[in-house]
Amino acid sequence: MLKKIIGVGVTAALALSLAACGSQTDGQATAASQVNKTIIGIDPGSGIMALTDEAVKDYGLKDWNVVTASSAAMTATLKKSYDRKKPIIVTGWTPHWMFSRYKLKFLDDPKKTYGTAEQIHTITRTGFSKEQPNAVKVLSQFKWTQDDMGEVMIAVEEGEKPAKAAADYVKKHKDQVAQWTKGAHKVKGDKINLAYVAWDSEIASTNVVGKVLQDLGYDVKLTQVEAGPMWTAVATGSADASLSAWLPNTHKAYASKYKGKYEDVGTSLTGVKMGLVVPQYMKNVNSIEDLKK
Ligand code: PBE
Repeated sequence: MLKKIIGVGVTAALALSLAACGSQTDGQATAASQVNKTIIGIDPGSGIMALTDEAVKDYGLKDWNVVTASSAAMTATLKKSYDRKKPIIVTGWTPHWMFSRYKLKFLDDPKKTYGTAEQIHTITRTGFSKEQPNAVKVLSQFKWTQDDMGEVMIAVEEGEKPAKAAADYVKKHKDQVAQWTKGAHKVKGDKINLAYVAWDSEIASTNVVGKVLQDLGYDVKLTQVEAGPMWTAVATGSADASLSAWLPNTHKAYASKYKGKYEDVGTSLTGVKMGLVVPQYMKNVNSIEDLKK
């Protein structure tokens, strides 16, 4: 490409390069310069941040800056840019309400840094299945779809309190709740402590399962922590269970660190996805590889 341009003389080369820039619908610049080589991330302990650091290496994104924030700060920044049609790159995942609220796209990940098949798993401390098989029955039978989770997530995003959104869901989906609780009996105030991280997806699942267990008579405590402490809590036994384990890729570092110190009792959601996400109006970028331009 460069050689060809040299061959056609300065004026023509200029015209050519201007034409090339002009063909990028949203401005003259590359995606890299439009976003100032910045990716808006979330909480530092999340798997997606570790994977984004790997992506920066795998794709040779030298000088790029991955901003540490929180799930809520990331969506606030996304909203600000989206409302003004400004370029932005965020770390994103499905299920998430942002895909129904905004027109977004995942950047292709040809090197598969963000993994392929991923699921949300339910983990418990070791020994919990023996002590409380009734609770673990419910935890392992809890399975839903991205649309189901979306119902709760969107209600929360629209301002509903998570506990209320979860209670509404449980009321509306009696058949599903009957499947989750099949073979489980009522208890009288048995204690269960569920650790979760303040990711929109996990706020939804943890509140729903918490409500189902409460209706069975459990004394349920929901403990919000960061990702690292969530895994530590389950591994050391200070929490009984968590619905926030993304495996096999997202939380691979935690899973291997605590191997043998937790039990994987089931998969609640399959086909989840993670990666770098941009608004669809950013026409000049479709793959993480395009960020090198
Ligand atoms: N997430 C949502 C988490 C798992 C759930 C993708 C932000 C993470 O990256 O660890």
